[in-house]
Amino acid sequence: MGLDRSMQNIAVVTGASSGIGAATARRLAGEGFHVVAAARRADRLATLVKEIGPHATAVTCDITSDDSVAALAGTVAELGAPLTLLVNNAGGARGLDPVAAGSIEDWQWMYDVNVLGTLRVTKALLPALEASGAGTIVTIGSTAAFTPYEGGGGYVAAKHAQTALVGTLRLEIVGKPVRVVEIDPGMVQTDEFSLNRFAGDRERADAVYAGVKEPLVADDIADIVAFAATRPHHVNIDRLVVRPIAQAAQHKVHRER
Ligand code: 8X3
Repeated sequence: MGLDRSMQNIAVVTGASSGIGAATARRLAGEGFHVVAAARRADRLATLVKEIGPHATAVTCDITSDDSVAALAGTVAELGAPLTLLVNNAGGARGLDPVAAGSIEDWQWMYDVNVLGTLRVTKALLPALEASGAGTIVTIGSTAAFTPYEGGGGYVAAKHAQTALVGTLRLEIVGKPVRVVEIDPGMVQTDEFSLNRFAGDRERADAVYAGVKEPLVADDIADIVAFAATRPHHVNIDRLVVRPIAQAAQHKVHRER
């Protein structure tokens, strides 16, 4: 399956079927990477990869499955080019219940996807990133990684845990040629983040962004991923927090009526 364009570096993007992941896959292909777009939804990936063209490979992958992630690593190896970038983007929120009414099932899902999914993919691809001699891991966190908010419980806990994973990894692999970057977005209006959080309730999802003049969009985050990934390799952007200008803090959002 080797890549024809020899030595075109590979970037793996998880959660690539929509939102920030899809935008990042498009952008990184434009930056010269061969993008391995990984996600569960094969139909969406196929559309994305067709749009990107020859500089992308679709891999149907469930990051909550060991076998699925092992298959992802196998596909990357078969491509036969250096893996220099992993974007841990897959994740998400479910529910906005107070802790006192927290759904164990929702919390479990958020931990599995945001934390253990990041762990699983990172473990599987770290050897190849290291072998490239110039690897980068960019993890998409959240402002929820450092700020609790009412109703955020399960997501806040998962994102705090994910940021702990990232910070720990950076310490553990110092001296190896892999930098570890975390990008923490605030309010980003995508097709699915809030819709998923509210189980398809469009009214509740739209209310999140109501009156906010210009929430961030997926391309804004893709732009920052590309920036972080294309700095000279000795430059490690440890952690970058990005919000729309209308959001001064988690609770401080300017809404025009
Ligand atoms: C998304 C930001 O405010 O919904 O990661 O937690 S927030």
